[in-house]
Amino acid sequence: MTDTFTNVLQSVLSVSITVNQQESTAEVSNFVGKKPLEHKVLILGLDNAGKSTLLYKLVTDDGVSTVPTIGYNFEEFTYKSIKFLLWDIGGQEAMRPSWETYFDNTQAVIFVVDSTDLKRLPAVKKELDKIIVNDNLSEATFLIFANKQDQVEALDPSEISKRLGIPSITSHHIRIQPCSAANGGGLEEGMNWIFSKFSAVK
Ligand SMILES: Nc1nc2c(ncn2[C@@H]2O[C@H](COP(=O)(O)OP(=O)(O)OP(=O)(O)O)[C@@H](O)[C@H]2O)c(=O)[nH]1
Ligand SMILES: [Mg+2]
Repeated sequence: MTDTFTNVLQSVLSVSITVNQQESTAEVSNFVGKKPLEHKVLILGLDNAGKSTLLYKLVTDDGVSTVPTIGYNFEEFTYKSIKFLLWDIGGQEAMRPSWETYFDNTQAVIFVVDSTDLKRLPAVKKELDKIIVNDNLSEATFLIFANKQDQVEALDPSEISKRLGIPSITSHHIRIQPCSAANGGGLEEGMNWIFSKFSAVK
């Protein structure tokens, strides 16, 4: 992430709330029936994909050491005139059935993939295929972050895209973005793309 972008993010950071607790329904009630000024964004993906690392890199630009998320982490920040409500949900297998309790009123899904974990790409595809057909996400924009690109063994994003079947997904706005949550590379491009989609529906 460039310094400028980080500075902008930090200068407009309005409220930051961190929650890491047991399962809860992630209801955000103030979208119903009116033009959203806040955008609910879910950060999903398998355990160890780098979701929490990405969340805190984005919001604070700090490299944090994470522990596996039990439940969720929540952060909000305002970028330009748009407030992002970011829900980072634990990705361990036992928690995945609970993901859909968070889907209501979601405008975007940031789906994080560990680009070095080739063995689990079929499991990644299975989860992506499941959530993308969920009625509560029918209007959501999907940003796939091919994370951990700082690692030499990381798979090329175009190959990840192919293995996840992304080119054949026509039902949603969807884009794959290579990134490293560890050093921030690619995060700006990804967030700007989501921002452009939100701006387009204003
Ligand atoms: N090299 C490298 N390591 C990363 C990157 N992103 C995350 N990691 C590491 O991957 C591990 C898992 O990161 P988390 O952010 O906790 O993963 P998570 O997706 O939140 O996992 P759950 O909470 O269990 O669902 C940690 O050791 C991170 O330091 C990255 O871009 N590059
Ligand atoms: Mg986590």
